[in-house]
Amino acid sequence: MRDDDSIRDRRSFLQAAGLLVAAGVSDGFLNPAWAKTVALPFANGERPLVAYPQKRPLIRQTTRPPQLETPFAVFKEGVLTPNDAFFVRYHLANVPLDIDPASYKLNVSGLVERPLSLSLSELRSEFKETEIIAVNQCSGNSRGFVEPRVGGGQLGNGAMGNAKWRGIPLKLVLDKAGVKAGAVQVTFKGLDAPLLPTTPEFVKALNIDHARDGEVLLAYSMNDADLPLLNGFPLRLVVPGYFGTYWVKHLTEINVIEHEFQGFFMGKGYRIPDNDCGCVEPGTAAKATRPIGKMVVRSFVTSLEQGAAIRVGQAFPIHGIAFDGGSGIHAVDLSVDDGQSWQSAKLGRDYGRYSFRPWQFELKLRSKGSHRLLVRATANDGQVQPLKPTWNPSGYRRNVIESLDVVAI
Ligand SMILES: Nc1nc2c(c(=O)[nH]1)N[C@H]1C(S)=C(S)[C@@H](COP(=O)(O)O)O[C@H]1N2
Ligand SMILES: [Mo]
Repeated sequence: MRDDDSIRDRRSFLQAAGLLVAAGVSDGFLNPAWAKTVALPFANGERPLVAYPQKRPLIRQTTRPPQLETPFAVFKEGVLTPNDAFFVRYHLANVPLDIDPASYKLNVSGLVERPLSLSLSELRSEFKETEIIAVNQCSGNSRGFVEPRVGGGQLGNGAMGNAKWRGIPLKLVLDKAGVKAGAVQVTFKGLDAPLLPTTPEFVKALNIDHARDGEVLLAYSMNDADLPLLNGFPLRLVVPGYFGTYWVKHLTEINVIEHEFQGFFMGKGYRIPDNDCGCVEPGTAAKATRPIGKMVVRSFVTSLEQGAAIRVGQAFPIHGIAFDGGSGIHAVDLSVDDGQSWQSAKLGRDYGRYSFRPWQFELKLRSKGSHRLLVRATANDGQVQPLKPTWNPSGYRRNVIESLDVVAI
């Protein structure tokens, strides 16, 4: 990192951190009576819209820790989600506010020949950087729609975003450290620490082969800017195709281990039923579970809101996005007869197999009145969105075919 970069980083970071403190993030963000609210379309869906530092007003899910959801209308602005609109998810109440990028260190230890302690400038200058466009989606995105309802953040569809991430392949750093024979997993820890000693730390793990696949990134840049404070400044893990839970923010400790890591957020949390659908009969528990992994295929209309009115008999252009866990999007189809027949949408530019894939469709409704529009994506690996939602106790991986009611006038 050049000096002027680090000065700029430090200044913008301190400003953001100061604003977070001023805003009362550490003792409960106030919710003045004049604050705008939005209603997510399920019971008890009312949420305030609150602007945090470096963020435009976002849907506030929780205060401590801050959890902010992207208003869905943002996804029609473009295929990349702007940094100031990108969702925010934390597990531990104290967001790290005293990060000094000049003294920040990424430590690599455990089963390696040469433990490393890298500054940000060493990381940037000693390794070859690379870039990838990839979707970061929370495992619990859309949980608020799950029926029967389950505990956890009652999210709409905005706990996802697509960004251009730039950084250093994790593989290069692991190679420099020299992974020893017998390595099984690599663990990742950020600077956020629990308030109470009984609260588990947020530590995630990847299998050694995954960690060395060349695609997992140590990212310092998002959409050509420094990572926003709340999205992991100054460094985060980017795990293309995998749910956001692995994308550890404020990454500071990498540990190579010779066993399968069983810390709370791998051994207990973020697990799904260990079967093909990752699902069970509603209301039941799974006999066996496994850590959640790759994202499943989804698609959304972004250009229309529920209840939108369009002219009968005329072709009306509609737009949307689709994505999966990295096989790429093969097709997007729409139906206006409850899934009896489907028509193909036209896929837009391909920004890479981990990105949102834009699509467009000319919708023509032949009779006046209300119509239900269904949108279904098929991935290159053959996965298709299900017509009926699957269920699991944590409300993870929702990917049912979305529907939108439109009125032909
Ligand atoms: N340090 C740290 N990293 C973290 C988390 C966290 O609580 N602490 N939450 C994870 C989860 S569950 C998600 S969905 C993503 C969200 O990334 P974002 O906040 O940048 O949108 O961050 C991941 N990385
Ligand atoms: Mo998440």
